[in-house]
Amino acid sequence: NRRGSAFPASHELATGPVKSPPVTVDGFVQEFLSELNYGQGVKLSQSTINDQYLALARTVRSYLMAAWLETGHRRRKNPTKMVAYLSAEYLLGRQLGNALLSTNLISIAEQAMHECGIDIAELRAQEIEPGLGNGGLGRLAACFVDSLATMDVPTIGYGIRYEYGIFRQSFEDGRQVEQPDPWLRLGSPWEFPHPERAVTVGFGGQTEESADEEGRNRCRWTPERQVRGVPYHYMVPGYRNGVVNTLRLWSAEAHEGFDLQVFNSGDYARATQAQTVAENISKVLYPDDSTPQGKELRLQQQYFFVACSLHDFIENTLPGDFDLQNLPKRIIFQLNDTHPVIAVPELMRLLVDEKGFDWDEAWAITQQCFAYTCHTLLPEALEVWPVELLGRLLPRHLEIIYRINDDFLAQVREAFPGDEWRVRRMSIIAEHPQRSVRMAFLATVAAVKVNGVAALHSQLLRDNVLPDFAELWPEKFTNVTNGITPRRFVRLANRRLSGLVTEALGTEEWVTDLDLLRGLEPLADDAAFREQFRQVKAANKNRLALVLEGRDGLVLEQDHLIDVMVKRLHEYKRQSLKLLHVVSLYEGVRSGRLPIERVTPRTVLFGAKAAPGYHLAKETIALINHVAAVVNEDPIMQGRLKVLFPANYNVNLAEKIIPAADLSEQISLAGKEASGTGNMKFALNGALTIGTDDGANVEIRQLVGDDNFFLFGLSEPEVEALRKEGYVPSSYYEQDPVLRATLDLIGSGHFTNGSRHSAAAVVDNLLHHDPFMALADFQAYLAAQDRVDEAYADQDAWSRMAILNVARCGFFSSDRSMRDYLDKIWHA
Ligand code: B1N
Repeated sequence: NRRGSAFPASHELATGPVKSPPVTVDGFVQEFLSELNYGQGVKLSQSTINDQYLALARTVRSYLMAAWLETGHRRRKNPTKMVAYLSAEYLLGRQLGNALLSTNLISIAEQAMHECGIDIAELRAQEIEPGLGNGGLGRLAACFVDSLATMDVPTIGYGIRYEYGIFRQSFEDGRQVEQPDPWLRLGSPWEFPHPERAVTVGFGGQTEESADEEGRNRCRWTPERQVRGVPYHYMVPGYRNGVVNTLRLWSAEAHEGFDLQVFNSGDYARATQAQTVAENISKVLYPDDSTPQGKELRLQQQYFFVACSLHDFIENTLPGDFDLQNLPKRIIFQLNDTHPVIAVPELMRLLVDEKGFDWDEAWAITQQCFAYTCHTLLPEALEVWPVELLGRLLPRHLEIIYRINDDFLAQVREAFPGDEWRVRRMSIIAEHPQRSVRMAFLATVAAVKVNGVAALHSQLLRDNVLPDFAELWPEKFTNVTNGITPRRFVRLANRRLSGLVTEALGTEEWVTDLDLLRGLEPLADDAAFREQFRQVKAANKNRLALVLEGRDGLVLEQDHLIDVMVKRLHEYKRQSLKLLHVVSLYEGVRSGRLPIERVTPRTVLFGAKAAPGYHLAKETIALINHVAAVVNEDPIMQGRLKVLFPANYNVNLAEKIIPAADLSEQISLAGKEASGTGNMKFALNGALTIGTDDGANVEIRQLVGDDNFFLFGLSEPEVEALRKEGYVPSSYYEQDPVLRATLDLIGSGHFTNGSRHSAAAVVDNLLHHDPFMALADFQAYLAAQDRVDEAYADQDAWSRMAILNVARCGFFSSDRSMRDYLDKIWHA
């Protein structure tokens, strides 16, 4: 590759059409037609919607290109400490709208398309979102890189370019069916492959020790097979600031194509076998959320992307003569949960085996280069890798982990002499039920800082998950409460509210300075503003109605209270508790306990995917669909209760649902949801929260005030006390006639065509196990829903509360999260 100053400076950039806004409609039309004719190779009259979408995408991205070049140039000229965000997931959502927003081209593009006789909405609908994540953790990574670009922080996002993202969900007889997500099939105008920057990654094989020139013992790893990692670059535009950062996602390819001799002999399957094995590494996203599966291919994915990323940063991003002694001055690798933690022994291997550093020097460097974010509290969710597996796949890394552990345990023995029980508790290597590597411990030992994702979570992380480590290194532990990007989740998703807010505040600055929303507080008492606010909500409900009709054939009752629970399906999140509420209303009306006039007209909207192997979660989905089918049809409800469950909840649907919601369901068992981020999105879009004292709900409630939040349920200490005392779910069933009638109606087969069996998995689990104490919180939940009904009856009071939620939640901007990481952890 020829690079540098050997080219004429006068020809550095094209001077042709100006590629940065402001732009005219006519200019945009010309660019678009040019992409269509000479890029896509069709005339307008012959073009398909996909042709038009691709041409529009390329037109818009070309306006980001100068800023991308300029950002890279500026960063190379004046190198500072960079942030490398290492994440196995990025749940990006559609790109076109965000690119139009950040370039300020929304209205010009709309007019330009109109002049071409094209409905831009139709083109936007053509885009398949890159679903390269499961849920909150992947979406958080996408919000963070958005904020870092908007704040002009030098960042590289590193991850995996899965060929298939999170599965597409459909329902057959109410049961979840998974289909692959071939998101690249219609073209991928947002990515830039760089095969010339490919990296080689090894797996398997042996290690051996030998003396180097100076007679020191050096270890050599001879991998058994090699894979090529090809980077694909994605633009991460800042909001109207001329900054475009890079997201670098790795795709796995065969190291040496296929075997031509074997192919010529006619054995095609064997000839391409090695290729298939290599490509499988980035083939598909593992669809488990919160609970890892411990599959070999997943460890391969983790090592693959981390090895590519470290190599890329050290060999291709740092200048050629860089002294790696200074590495911590130039980089911080932020570990998004334990998925990339194998980067720790990989950096040690690079420094010691390949660069010739002494172990202690290398460890001193490594210890300053990583920081670790934990996203969970569930003990079963902490990743461990069997030593047998890790040693087979990455023999050198296992040796390095053993040595890190030996040195670390020596440190523990020194700090706590004679406390062998503690040494065993803290060992990176677990002995039972099988010898395995505890990745969270490895991360904690290596990291400069360890953080949880909400105040309560960080506290519980210190007290319950890593107490020995917090005792040894109290200053290592910190909190950074999660946030969400206001660009996508307010400005783009809720154009109407954004317009109202901008008009009210007299400025659009709130988009990058969300604390300015405070200025709305006095308007909560302004009747005219409240009326406008309600009109926004009504219009958003109307838009959602059109989406659900077109996408799912569902009818949304626009005059209902829209009560939403959208998130991955998990027992701890307690979709079953929400379902019990629905059935209790229906049962109440059927049995005459509840007069129909007392039922607030309400639509309960669910959205949730279940991990394909999570049996109980899939049974819960089926049961929700069965209840919906019966309740929606039964004339006894007089249309006052409806349950809708559109399939395949994703970022795009979230952008339509959240602005239309009145009530946000955040009802996890206290102490189980690390943070939640949907909770923040709803509050910022003017929905009220019914929720437990869990995750970031705690901070939302503190900020909006008790009067503007429907709190219910056991607190985390109460949960612990109840568990100690011995939790007996059936005792709630026996003592509460409403709960009994509700569970009995489900158990009777009323919703499952008379089949008791079909409802049994969910009902029996609640009655006899109920590990997340849904029955214990049932009564309190229903009482809180009564308070919701009462509040909703006074529309003016409700609007006031909703406006105060918007005004007081500026804290939950991911810009603030990034400032916290910068101040507390990165010092970049
Ligand atoms: O991370 C989010 C939090 O807001 C949620 O509370 C938390 O549940 C979520 C293994 C995970 N924790 N752990 C995961 C995802 C995929 C996987 O394979 C674990 N996701 C969370 C953002 O902090």
